[in-house]
Amino acid sequence: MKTQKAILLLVLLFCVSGMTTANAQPTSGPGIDPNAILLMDFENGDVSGWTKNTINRGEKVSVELMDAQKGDPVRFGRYAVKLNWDLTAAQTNQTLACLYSPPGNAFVIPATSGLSERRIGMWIYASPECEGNIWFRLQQFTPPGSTPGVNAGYITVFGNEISYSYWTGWKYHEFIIPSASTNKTMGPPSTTTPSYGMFRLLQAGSGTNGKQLTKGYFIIDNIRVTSSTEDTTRPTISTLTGNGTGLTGATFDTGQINLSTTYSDGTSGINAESACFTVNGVLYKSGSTGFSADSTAATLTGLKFRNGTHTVVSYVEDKFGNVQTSTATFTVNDPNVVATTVTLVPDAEAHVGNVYEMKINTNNSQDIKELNLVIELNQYASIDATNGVVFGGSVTEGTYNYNSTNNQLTINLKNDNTAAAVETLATIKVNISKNSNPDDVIRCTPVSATATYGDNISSAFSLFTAFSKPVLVNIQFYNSQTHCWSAR
Ligand SMILES: [Ca+2]
Ligand SMILES: [Ca+2]
Repeated sequence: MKTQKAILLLVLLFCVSGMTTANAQPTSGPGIDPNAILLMDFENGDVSGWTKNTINRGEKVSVELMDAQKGDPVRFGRYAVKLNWDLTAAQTNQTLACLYSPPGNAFVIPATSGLSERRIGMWIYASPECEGNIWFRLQQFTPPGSTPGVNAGYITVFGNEISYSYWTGWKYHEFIIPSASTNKTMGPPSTTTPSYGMFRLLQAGSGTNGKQLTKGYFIIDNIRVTSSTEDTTRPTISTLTGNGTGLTGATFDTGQINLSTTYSDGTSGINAESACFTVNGVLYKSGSTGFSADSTAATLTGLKFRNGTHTVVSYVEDKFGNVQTSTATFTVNDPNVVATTVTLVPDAEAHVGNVYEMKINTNNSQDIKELNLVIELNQYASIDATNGVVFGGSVTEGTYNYNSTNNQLTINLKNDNTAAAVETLATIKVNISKNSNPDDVIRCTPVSATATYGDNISSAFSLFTAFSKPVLVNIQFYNSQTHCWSAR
């Protein structure tokens, strides 16, 4: 169950980062405050000027740059900031504090008059350990860049603080600026002290009432100040179906399943470009074969699923960037399906000084996308570096390597499963040493074998059982009656 959750989280992360690295958050449109000011998006790729501090009760803090190009979770553009908190060595039954601030000149929230309410909004990704353990508060300083305890006025106790309850994945959260302070010029402090910082992550009554002395992080992107209501509501995914049937828990007697999902958003509207599916962890989005989407629905056709259990995630964003997902697990049990097999078929006999062939055959090359094989031979065998493995006509990418130290042959191939069916995906050409004796044997042992099938499921399988072949010597005999030479 834990593994499934972790896989799902990875799938979602992949989907989110895959969809958003090229995107920016919209700055206008329905449900988007036209007067919003973007304070920080981290796109300068530099968090070296951030300061951090603690109340010195054993807390540990650090600040990191997140980079989408390295696979890190980032909501918009390439970069975001990560605030790490670590309470594992902290005191119990205390108020613990982890504090962080951007440089004092990072931004200015200008004073305004006549606005009854202003908010600071930001995209927050909370690690699972934040839930139940961290109280997320904000502070702003006036004038911006002033020094706490010296010349700074500070504004604290923002409305809508996050107190111990969290969500999974990215969410846009708004902190309401206290009404008495909406007309003040605000910004970060010059530095973070044990008492003051823009971000204040607290744990009150540490280690009591279920609160854990653990460690986790928040990732923050696109910090904005707004003065009217934004679209903070996630879209709704109404249906997720296969061949018109609700997908969750369904059992299909065919592997040919067309996926469909419908969705809507009442405020800013659906961003049709964001819609995507993941099928057993593989992303299908705009541009993928068989995928199409508009502002109300997305479909994915042409997939063939093998018998077994499969997981599909439908993902969509509204035009503000709020994310919704729907996950379904279903079963395919087609009684007519013949299981796809991959086997190693060796020549019947091995002869000294000859090439001994072993074929990698399949009963259904149209269900094979990838093979990764490792086979161990022994000292009487060798594999030529250039022509030692010959690949079948439907193989689009085939590589191999023979390690003469451990006598292991590694074969990796990618097969076009839409091409005409073939029986042989690869032929291994083993050279038998000319120095072999009649008592020698060629030994062949399976090490590992995994296949990726037409539905993108990868699994290990048994390619063959270990075998030995005696090395035969070719001796020519002269038949004096027929005047012919023959081999025995
Ligand atoms: Ca960013
Ligand atoms: Ca919405």
